[in-house]
Amino acid sequence: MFWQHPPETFTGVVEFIRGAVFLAGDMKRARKTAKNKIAKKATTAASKSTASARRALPGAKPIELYYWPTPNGWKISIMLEECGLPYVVRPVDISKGEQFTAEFLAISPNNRMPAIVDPAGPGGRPISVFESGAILQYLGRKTGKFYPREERARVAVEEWLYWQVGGLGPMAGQAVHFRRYAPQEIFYAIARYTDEVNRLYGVMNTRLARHEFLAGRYSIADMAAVGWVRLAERQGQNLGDFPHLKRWFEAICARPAVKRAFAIRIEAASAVDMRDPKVRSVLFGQRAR
Ligand SMILES: N[C@@H](CCC(=O)N[C@@H](CS)C(=O)NCC(=O)O)C(=O)O
Repeated sequence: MFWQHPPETFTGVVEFIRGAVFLAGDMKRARKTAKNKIAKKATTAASKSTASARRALPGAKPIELYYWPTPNGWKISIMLEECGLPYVVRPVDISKGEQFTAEFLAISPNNRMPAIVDPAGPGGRPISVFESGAILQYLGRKTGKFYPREERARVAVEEWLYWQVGGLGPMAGQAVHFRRYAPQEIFYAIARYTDEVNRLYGVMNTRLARHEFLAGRYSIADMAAVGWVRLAERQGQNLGDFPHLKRWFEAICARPAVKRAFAIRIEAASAVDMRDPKVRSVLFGQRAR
């Protein structure tokens, strides 16, 4: 496995994204250059920093994971760990605005992480993928793991995956925002999102009363949801009120791959102070650029 636990090999595989300055008129060329650079970087990283990767998977170039330790980032580190795919972590410090660099926008035009670059994409050529759900599906198709081919099983996985990316994630995100980060305490907003997340936890709890995992067997749908449930308290939820969800959560957290994914440490992320006006001006009040 490329990513080792305990994570002392971590510094050997992390490369920070360096922001690049591009003129607006050069954007198309910049995107192309950035894509080539990204593919080249992956190759370089593979040959330079990965004695352990070569030991684990001879000849494999690592997937680049553009990452910050949040529930959306964890989805992909969990999947990469579960599949045993070689990967390097490229931290995207969203508190400093690295999600807006031209290099990153070339692979993730929504200025959100996670994103990946797979040097060995379709046809053996590099491919970049943004949006956590699309990345999970891509990796599931690539490896044949945790994303069944059989149509009924696949539909179930997609139902719960889309339920997470379109429902649980955005609602839980808003609940956390209004409960912890909003400059004023807006009771209506707090109640609206906390209640909605509570309803969604109830939906999972009911489902998990009769199914071991969200789509029956452990799948990318569970990987998508678990990181959000990990932050239940911040969303105003008590897992003790949802015994089946709690059982599911504990079972997933006990998986060695999930433990390794959660153990990835990004020092800069631990130091972020959400009350810092500079951080707030980067993360909040974003408008079209
Ligand atoms: N729909 C996206 C959401 C990703 C997302 O919201 N990422 C957040 C961190 S959890 C981010 O990059 N935020 C940067 C910002 O707000 O500027 C996905 O599922 O990948």
